[in-house]
Amino acid sequence: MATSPAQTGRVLITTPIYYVNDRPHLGHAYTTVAADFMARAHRLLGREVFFLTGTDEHGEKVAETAWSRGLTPIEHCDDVVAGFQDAWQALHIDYDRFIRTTEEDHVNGVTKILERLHEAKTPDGESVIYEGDYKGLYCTGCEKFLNSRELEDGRCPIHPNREVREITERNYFFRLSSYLDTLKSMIETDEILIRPEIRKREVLGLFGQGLDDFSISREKVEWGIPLPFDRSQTAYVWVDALSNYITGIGYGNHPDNYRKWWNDASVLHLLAKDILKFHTIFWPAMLLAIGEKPPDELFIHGYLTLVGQKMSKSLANVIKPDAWVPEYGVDGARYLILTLFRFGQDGEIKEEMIREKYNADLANDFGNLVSRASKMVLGNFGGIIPEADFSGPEEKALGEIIEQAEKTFAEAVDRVDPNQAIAAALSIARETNRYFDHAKPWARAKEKDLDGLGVILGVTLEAIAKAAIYLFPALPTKVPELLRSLGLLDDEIADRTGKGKVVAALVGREIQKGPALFPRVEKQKPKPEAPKKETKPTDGVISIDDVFAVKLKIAEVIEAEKVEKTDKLLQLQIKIGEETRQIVAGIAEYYRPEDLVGRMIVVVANLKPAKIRGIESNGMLLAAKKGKELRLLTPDGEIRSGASVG
Ligand code: ME8
Repeated sequence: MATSPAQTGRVLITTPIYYVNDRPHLGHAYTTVAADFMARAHRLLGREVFFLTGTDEHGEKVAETAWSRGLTPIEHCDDVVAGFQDAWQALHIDYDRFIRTTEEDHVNGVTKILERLHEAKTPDGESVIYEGDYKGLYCTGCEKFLNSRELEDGRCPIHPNREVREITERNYFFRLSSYLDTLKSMIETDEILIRPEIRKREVLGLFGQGLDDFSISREKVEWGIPLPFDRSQTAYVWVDALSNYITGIGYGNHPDNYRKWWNDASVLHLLAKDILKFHTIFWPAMLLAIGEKPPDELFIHGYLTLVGQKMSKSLANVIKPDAWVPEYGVDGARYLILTLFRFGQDGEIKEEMIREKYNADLANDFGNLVSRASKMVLGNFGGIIPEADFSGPEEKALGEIIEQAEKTFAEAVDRVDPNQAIAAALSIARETNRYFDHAKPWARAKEKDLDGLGVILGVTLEAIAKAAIYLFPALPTKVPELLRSLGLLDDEIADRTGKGKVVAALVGREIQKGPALFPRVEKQKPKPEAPKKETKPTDGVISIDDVFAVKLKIAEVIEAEKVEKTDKLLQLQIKIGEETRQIVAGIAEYYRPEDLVGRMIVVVANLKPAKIRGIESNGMLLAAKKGKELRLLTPDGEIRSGASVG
């Protein structure tokens, strides 16, 4: 059996590192918020936690996207990474490290892993890495390997007149075959624990279908980490990316830290089923080959879908990661992400369901109870919280329910079940509601039975504080706000668990009046007089207003020169009508500066100026690009510069 966080008291929690050729969306937020919940929940249970997330920045696709934006790869990465970091900040993600695969310590770590792999022998004494031929379908137009899904009628869709040839590239291979038996048995016996069970079965099924040795390097990809034993090749992006889980905690750079968080902790990887094979087979095999322990546990969750399809940029059906924050608040958005679906199963996002869930759970069950009890303390006790006396039969019963809920919470966290953990925390609020209604504090108030009323309110508020503590991993901004409103001081609630010293009684604290914790969200009435404007396309379709927002103009290139110290960038002076402007474009590989002077091109004229390599760029030219081919868009015939396009 794998070691659990309960045994080690220490846990490393990871998310996949996300590709930078995609802007962050709610799918990425799903794993990241769940990981953040798990990290906070383990801290609450008294465990030491390291929470690692980040971005996967190497590979051909990233470099291509960058050049097509007129940026260098690292400039493009910096830009997209900032988007991920902003999104995580907006959702109050409290990671311990955000790792980027372009960071120096990661590159060092991967280099060491590659060296270890190169020296390593399999249990049968063969070398783990061997040279071999990578066979694939290659388009000479694009100068890259295409997979069968990218072909149309067996031809490259961009270069249908060229033959797609099967060619062979010299690569280094990882001898996966030598580790398959060991891995299979480790998964069967839960030494590598794969949850949920259905995914474990799926992985075990892969062993039956034949798993080939995999290539760990590429000959033609420049934007990557060079192999230390053959610098003409770069590490295959997956070898580079998976390694983050150990370089991110110090492998190759800080051995003590690494041992602490890998060997002396329980390691939990969270991911969706799209990348199951890499994580459950390739990654543990690589670790075994370099003499390191495989991860203890992998939890593989489902997909968020929109209209039945996995949310992803390529399908253009994305919701922004923090899209729900303006309406439901940070905590509301996190709560919805965490509770709408069972972690592990796919879930279809529906607008109506979101509002109902928020109103039912947070506004009614929790927020309302807090407000009712607080108001009565303010009205009858001058805001001073009475003692919580749990000795009466009803109170005792409630106390036992709370204890049970605390156990249920811990068990759910240990089986990576955020929904059930949150349900357990919320059940404290629900049961307290029941107790409160049953005890009828308003009748006691009317009878002026302040002793009886004091017991009900003291017990209710103490129970609310308990619910709040266990809701903290889901609601990290509202819970401190609530505890503060119950008269607790910042230093009593400020630690990362949210637990602080709250368990010290609330008696005698003074309630602070404040706004509703979770105000109800009402259905927005459609405004018939408002002009129809599709501002948030979720299906890749834009409105005519969006089209007109982009001002395309014909421009004439009047000067062109290469940008120093780059191979890809040209600095152009262009004339749009009477106006002269400077733009920087990533086209140096395709056009010589002297061939551009005098040419008419199409530019986006109302783009916000940007600095590229320190040079101001005031617009963007339009070009068609696929693979290694790029052509500028030019007017078909004579037309004056400054003419509008559209
Ligand atoms: O695969 N529903 O990066 P990636 C749920 N760089 N989760 C989703 C989702 C959806 N619709 N869309 C994305 C990569 N995710 C590699 C990983 S790790 C060493 C390298 C989440 O940007 C989910 O966690 O494509 C999924 O596994 C991950 O994003 C894929 O992120």
